[in-house]
Amino acid sequence: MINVGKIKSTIETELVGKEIRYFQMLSSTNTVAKDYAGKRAKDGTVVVAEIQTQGRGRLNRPWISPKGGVWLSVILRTKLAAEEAPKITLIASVAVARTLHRLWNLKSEVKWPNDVLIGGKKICGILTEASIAGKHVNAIIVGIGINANFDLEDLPYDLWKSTTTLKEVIGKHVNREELICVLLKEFEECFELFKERKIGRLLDEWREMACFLGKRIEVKSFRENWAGKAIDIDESGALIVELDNGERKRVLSGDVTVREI
Ligand code: BT5
Repeated sequence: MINVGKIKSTIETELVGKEIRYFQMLSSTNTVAKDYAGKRAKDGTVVVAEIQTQGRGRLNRPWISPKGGVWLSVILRTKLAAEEAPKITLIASVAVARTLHRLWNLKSEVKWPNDVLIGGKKICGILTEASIAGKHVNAIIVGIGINANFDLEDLPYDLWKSTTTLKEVIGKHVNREELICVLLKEFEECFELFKERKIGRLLDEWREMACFLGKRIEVKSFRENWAGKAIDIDESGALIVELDNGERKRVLSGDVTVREI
């Protein structure tokens, strides 16, 4: 079990995680966080769960969330437009990578738009959503899922090849309270840089970890598919792909598959 008292007594943040809502089981921390956001939850409130029964990825894809993982969502009340959400996802991936490095000296890779990988395998997924009230963004919800203390056997077989967990990488259980404290601190620091319009530094850090940049990729988007070379990400978090005819495409959402290792 995650010991919330231990997190509260050791966390070093100003705002993020000062208020924690803990559940042994819920549908999705993002769904519950949205609900709290509609009920005036404080800025920086974090929803944490031991198990999610309907954990979500993008396009409502299932995020399998067994016991032992770190499944949490941060409620951000800073005034942001919904278009800023992709940038927040990039910031959160940098925060996750910094955390894994600081705690266990692990070297992460990132895959656009929302994956953190270790040794080419997904260890973390991020889902940033806007909570809308009427015509306005009421809050931004940043959902972070880290495969921590469980075995691959706890996930469906079709994920085993592409996925890893901290337990597998490090060879033992990790201290999840420590992981959450450091993650929220790193996230708060990265988000501060974003608010100070110093996102350039974070994007550079992200680019250094982006193993797919410069490689041949396929992008499956909502309506279309493209093949080409992954060139860069721009200031808004969009992926720039150079198609075979030389045209440069700015992709706002989609899934990337690397075709050249
Ligand atoms: C993501 O979506 O990677 C975002 C996942 C966000 C999860 C967090 S947990 C806390 C918060 N509450 C939520 O309900 N969600 C957030 P996407 O890029 O669409 O990837 C989804 C795909 O990842 C699935 O279709 C599976 O193929 C794969 N997948 C599912 N569970 C996984 C797991 N535990 N580890 C690795 N891959 C997984």
